[in-house]
Amino acid sequence: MKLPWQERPQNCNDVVWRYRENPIIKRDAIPTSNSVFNSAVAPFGDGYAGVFRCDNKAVQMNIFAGFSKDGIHWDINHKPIDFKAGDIDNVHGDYKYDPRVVFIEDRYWITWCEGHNGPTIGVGYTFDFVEFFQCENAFLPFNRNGVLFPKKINGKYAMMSRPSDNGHTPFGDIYLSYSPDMKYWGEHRHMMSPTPFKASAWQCTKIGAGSVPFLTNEGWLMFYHGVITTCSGFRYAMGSAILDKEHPNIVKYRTQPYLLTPSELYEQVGDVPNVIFPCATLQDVENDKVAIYYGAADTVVALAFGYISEILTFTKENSL
Ligand code: BMA
Repeated sequence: MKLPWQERPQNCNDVVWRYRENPIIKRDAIPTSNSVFNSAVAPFGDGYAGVFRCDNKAVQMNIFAGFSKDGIHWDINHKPIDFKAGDIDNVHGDYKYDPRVVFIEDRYWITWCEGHNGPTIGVGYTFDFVEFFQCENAFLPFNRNGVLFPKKINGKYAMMSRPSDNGHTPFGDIYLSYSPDMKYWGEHRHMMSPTPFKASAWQCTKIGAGSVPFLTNEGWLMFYHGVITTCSGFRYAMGSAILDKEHPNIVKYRTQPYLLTPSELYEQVGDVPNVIFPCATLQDVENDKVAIYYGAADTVVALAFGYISEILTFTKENSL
């Protein structure tokens, strides 16, 4: 298994840089798709598997499994995931979008935004990316951006989420919740708020957890999105946060400047202009490399890279 990777371009001083051939997944990647974006990937077998948000040409939102040998070229199933009832009763929602994927103990868990009289956090699992099982929703509506930690913390599953409203939420903090069984969630703890305009305006309207956190020698490293309200609407950029290893609701450091903001055409132009929405990473901690997957302009999937140690240093030295 080889991590997708390109070295930093010579004329670039940024801590995170883009894949030159972006976007890696185009809007018409499958015959029925209007757009493919905000999608998640994970190591699987001798390559990678993923769960992709594909809105169809009726603009119905659903999630699809896909496979790749190199993490860059993806074969996405033409049919959406057909969830069976899990070991707990399942609930069928009106739509599914913005999936995250994480391997915990014996299976891959998937979380996404599930339509249940408004958006909330859907939960499911698979062992093989062929058969999928859906469980109870984690929270009441309205909520978005449910992101699990890759291992239990103090004996419990841990999930970040962002309570919201039924529309294009103009607010939002990240919370952390715990569960003994992936069904009942509690011990809700506040984690991170949007920033005061003066301190860091790119993340002053709302924020949401992005990629599944991974452990470093400084704590959990996570990429998140932050939003500013401009005169032409929301603009979504990406930052990083370092969370305490034992109590990840404690945010040790968090970037004041963004790491990526919409500045390439495929990020600035699309169904929703000016959106960078990170949903996953692949990392090779030993070799200090991370590949970050993000949705661009609610239309395509793009990839960026960085050295983990540089991102940690940058996050610490440029923290709020
Ligand atoms: C959020 C979600 C995301 C989307 C973003 C920008 O509320 O709907 O799926 O990428 O808005 O449109």
